[in-house]
Amino acid sequence: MADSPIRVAVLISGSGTNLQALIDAQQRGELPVTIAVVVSNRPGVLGLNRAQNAGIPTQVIDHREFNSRTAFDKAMMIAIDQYQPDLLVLAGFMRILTPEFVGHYTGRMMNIHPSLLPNYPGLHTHRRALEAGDAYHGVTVHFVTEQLDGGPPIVQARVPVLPDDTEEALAERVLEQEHVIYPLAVRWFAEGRLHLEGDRSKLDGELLPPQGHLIDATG
Ligand code: NHR
Ligand code: GAR
Repeated sequence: MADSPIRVAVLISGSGTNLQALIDAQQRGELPVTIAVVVSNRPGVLGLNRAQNAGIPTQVIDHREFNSRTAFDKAMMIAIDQYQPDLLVLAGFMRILTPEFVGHYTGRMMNIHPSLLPNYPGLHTHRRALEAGDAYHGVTVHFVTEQLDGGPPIVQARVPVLPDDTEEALAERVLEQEHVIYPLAVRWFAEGRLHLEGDRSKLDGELLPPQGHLIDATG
């Protein structure tokens, strides 16, 4: 008998292709989790349809209905905790979270950020990599801490920047790798192999390198 699968809450703001990658991996039997709820801060987004099509409960907590980040985060915590998640997965979630929220889920919340952290925390990462003339770009899964996009990396995938790249083409090349590394990181956590220890990530009892486990997709 396998252990009972861990319960995951996925937070989204938009199209939810990373959510779909997790749903697909779960349905293929490659991800021992129950996706207990999908929470969106934006009503009407495609990610909510993806959840509904997979029979996953959804909650919309519209940040525009709250007077402060603290009030919004409090409402999210109340909604999320009804589902008793073991892990929170930020998948294209676009609201900065308060220290109170982060503290409540320390060591059990991860994010996927479309850059090779510590490069380009924050927004518009593909544009910034192109403008800098970088040869490589990529994506990082990391544990969430109070420091925006500054928590310990878990896994990073590197992709080439091509000569005539546009922001859209580069984003698409990165997104393809996102759909590989996010299910992998969630799987490690679900298998009890991945932990946050202080300010580092540990896999199978070993500290991971500062940039996490590296996957090279540069050919
Ligand atoms: N919260 C904390 N405390 N720490 C992190 O590491 C977080 C976080 C919340 C979200 C995702 C992050 C990303 O991967 C994330 C990591 C939103 C913004 C932002 O500026 C920046 C980084 C990330 C997500 N959001 C604007 C805000 O005022 C709103 C932008 C919008 O709605 O389009 O919150 O990139
Ligand atoms: C992904 O590229 C993700 O890394 C990025 O938004 C996209 C969401 O796609 N996340 C952020 O920029 C967080 N600020 P998805 O909704 O299709 O998964």
